[in-house]
Amino acid sequence: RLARSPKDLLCDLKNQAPLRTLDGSEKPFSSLGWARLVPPTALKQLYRQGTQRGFRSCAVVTSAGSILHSGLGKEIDSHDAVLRFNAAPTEGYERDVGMKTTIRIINSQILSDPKHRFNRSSLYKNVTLVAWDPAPYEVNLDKWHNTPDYNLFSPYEEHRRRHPAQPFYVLHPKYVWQLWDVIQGNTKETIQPNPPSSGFIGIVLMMSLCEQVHVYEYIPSTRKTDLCHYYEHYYDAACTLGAYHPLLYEKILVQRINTGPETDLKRKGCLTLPGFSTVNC
Ligand code: NCC
Repeated sequence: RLARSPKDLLCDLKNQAPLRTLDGSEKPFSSLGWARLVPPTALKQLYRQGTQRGFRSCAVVTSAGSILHSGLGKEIDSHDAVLRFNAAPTEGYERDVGMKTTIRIINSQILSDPKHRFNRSSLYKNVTLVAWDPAPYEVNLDKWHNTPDYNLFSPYEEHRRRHPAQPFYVLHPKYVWQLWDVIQGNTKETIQPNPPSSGFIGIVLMMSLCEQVHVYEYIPSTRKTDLCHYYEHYYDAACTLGAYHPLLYEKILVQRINTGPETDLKRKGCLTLPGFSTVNC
């Protein structure tokens, strides 16, 4: 097969995985009243209302330990929107990771495991929330609703009722698997059928909301370390290279569409990616 260009890859991501969240139109969610439960504005439209025309420049901040001592906080906060993951804090780490959070992607463990105090923690307030759960590849929404990996549905319903004004979405499991299909479709090796990491999902999600996306410490800088997260004393190289998620393949793929200079990658662990609105497929 012919080698595929960065443009081909971008177009695969843009066309084969359109951003999709649960909208309550499909069973079983339609019968459960989700059409009225989910936010009235689609995520794709949320930042394009009135005079807003989406974001120009965005930052995706991974939770990798290598961001410690980076001093990237000011640069990160200078972007129009900042996306963070799961329980990654800013408090106490502002110099390295910044303090602005626009969107937070959370996996279903955050909603279901009491240790995260999803209802109470300030991490999940005053931001747009996007949750997801790894449904099996052959997505059957009824089965998934009955046996999610971690139960995100009741906490989601409760949170929507208590905080109806907070934008909070659940990614459609088909979207997650379409992303996986693009990774496998552009990788020679056969990859394990586990969903992409929140990191990959967040990067592509921001590519549909922003004209340009800067990703920090997804591809490790020269600060590369086995420290899993910048906010925890826990060491495991699998956090960076992957065990369950096809992390290594995701990272190789994203590096192929990097338009930033090599020095940004080495010094800052920073990738620059074009937003989908700027790519003509
Ligand atoms: O660790 P996690 O991800 O929350 O990290 C968010 C994203 O940052 C990128 N990352 C992280 C650490 C590192 N050393 N290098 C990196 O590149 C990855 O892209 C990662 O996705 C997840 O993807 O949702 C994950 O969540 C954790 C955990 O559930 C949450 O942190 C909540 O505690 C998973 N860990 C476990 O289940 C034990 C992790 O596998 C993936």
